[in-house]
Amino acid sequence: MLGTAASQLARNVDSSLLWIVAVCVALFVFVVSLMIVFVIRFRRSRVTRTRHIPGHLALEVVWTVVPVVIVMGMFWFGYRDFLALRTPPADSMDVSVHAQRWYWSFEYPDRHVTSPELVVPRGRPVRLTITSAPDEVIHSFYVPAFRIKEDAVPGMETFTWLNADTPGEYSVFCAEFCGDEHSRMISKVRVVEPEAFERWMEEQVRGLGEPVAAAEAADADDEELGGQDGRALFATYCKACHGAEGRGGGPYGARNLASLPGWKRGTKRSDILMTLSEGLPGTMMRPFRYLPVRDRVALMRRVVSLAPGPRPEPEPDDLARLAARFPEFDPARRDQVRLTPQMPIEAAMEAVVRERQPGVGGSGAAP
Ligand code: HEC
Ligand SMILES: [Cu+2]
Repeated sequence: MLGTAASQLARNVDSSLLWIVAVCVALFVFVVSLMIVFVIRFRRSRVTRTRHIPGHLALEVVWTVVPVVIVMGMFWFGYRDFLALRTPPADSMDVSVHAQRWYWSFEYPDRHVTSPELVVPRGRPVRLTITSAPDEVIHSFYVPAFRIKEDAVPGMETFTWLNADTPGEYSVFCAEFCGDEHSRMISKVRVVEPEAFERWMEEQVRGLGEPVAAAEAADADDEELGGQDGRALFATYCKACHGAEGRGGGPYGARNLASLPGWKRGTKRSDILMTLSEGLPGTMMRPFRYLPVRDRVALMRRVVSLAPGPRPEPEPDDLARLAARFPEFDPARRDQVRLTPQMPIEAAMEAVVRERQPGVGGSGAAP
């Protein structure tokens, strides 16, 4: 009746709600019946004068005590579930939920894995820390199947938690109107058996360690350069503004990435990594720094594949600037970053260097 409930807490919330509805229905029936009885019994053709009643102690006690008990009952169920909702068990698994216009991403901090959908093992409590960049707008993380909804407030950390007990796929919505693509800010919670979760996690971790394929690097302008990952990531994170094929035309005047003249930061591979890591200040191009280095490299490749053609080479300075600003690109400092690189850093740096335009030599002047 209330839609799938995939956790005990969700079922508790439902029973509180049903209980409150039941009380309301009972009261409604009681009041309306009395009303009908009184209308008939005390109609004017039968009764013209009523008795003077100065008070009735017993009756007054009853209609004070009974409603108090009922209302306190409602309060008790609500309070019990509210407390539970605000108290993630100490042994919860941590996942960070990032809200951005207009998608969700889920980071497993102790594994340095980021995923566009939330995968959780059945029967294990998961604490969700919800964040949104300081210059974002307010979003709201809403998963009906778990009866949880929590705002993602720019510059603030909020939280909620869930303990899924029914395997399946459940929708995640944004419940705060947040602009053009709000209605498409949808993701999934996938509840799987613990062994399947471990397998999924291992796959993610293995994927993160994969070096960038040398073959790809050699053929830097190949249409396939973006690869499966690059394409999928682009569709998830960039399509809303830049269009599926990067031709622009979306909201906020996002650039046609297939045309090289006039870029604000620049079209070198290192420029694109910089743009992906810190955004373009003053525009709606957001930072994607919480994405693993590997994903940022895959996205950079996808961008490069959109506009085949000569590109200036990254210079050693550019790479040093990138590494100075984002330690995850610096082999020597990578242990200091909370956002530990998910791809061996040497491989990431090497990829940038190796991906120089074959045949375009020399200094690589800025476009
Ligand atoms: C919320 C909308 C939005 C999203 C999502 C978005 N962009 Fe942008 N992007 C912009 C805007 C706006 C600009 C700046 C205007 C312009 O194109 O010069 C921009 C500019 C860029 C530039 C050009 C930088 C330069 O030097 O001028 C690149 C490259 C880029 N985006 C790549 C991406 C990639 C890759 C993604 C996905 C990971 C992405 N964008 C997601 C809106 C967006
Ligand atoms: Cu939103």
